[in-house]
Parts: sequence; C-alpha cells; structure tokens
Amino acid sequence: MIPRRAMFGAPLLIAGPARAHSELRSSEPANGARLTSPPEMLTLRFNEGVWLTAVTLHDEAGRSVRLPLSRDITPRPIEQLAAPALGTGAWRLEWRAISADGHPVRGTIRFTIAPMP
Ligand SMILES: [Cu+2]
Repeated sequence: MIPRRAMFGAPLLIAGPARAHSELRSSEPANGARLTSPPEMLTLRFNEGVWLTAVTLHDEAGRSVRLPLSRDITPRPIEQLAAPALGTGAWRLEWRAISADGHPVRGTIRFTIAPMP
C-alpha cells in the first residue's frame, strides 16, 4: 500500500522543472572587461537557442540606447549585434530573452572603455 502522502506528492515531482532556464555562457565584451577602444560588435553566447527580446546599453550618466534586434523568430544560441558608437567610461548592457523553456531570463554585462593613457 502506497502512503497517501507519497501519492499526493508524486504529481508535484512530475510537474517540477524538467529543465533549467537558458543561461548566458559568455559575452564580448565580457562582464568586467576593460577595453581600450569601443567594441564594434556585441556578442552574447547562450547555452542553447533563446529568443532575445531586448538589449539596452546604459552609460554612467543614465542615458540609454536600445539596440534594434533581428525580427527573425528562430531561437539562436549566439547573438551578434552591431554596437552603436560608444564613448569612454563605464557601460552596462542589459539583455532580456525568452529561455528555451519559455520563461523570461535577463542579465547584465558591465564593461569599461578607457583608452590607453
Ligand atoms: Cu524556466
């Protein structure tokens, strides 16, 4: 005889997350990078195909620019975007995507542009 509690708990186990959210594996610029010249491209590499929904760059003064994204609906593990002209200083790239499991995921990459003294 299966205890009543075990039977009750079983569906919860089955309904639990079958897989984890998609993750950002690496980026260029990398988080924490110090660049001596502005990047021409911004690259995000995920562990699996995702639907990128927003990429925004924020400068130290609070200004931000939202990058245009591909209208292609194919999920992609690697996204390469042309960078707008970025000045020196600290930048924060915020990205949002729909994970392969259908859930929203987001992250932040910080980098600094500082020409060689
Ligand atoms: Cu999820």
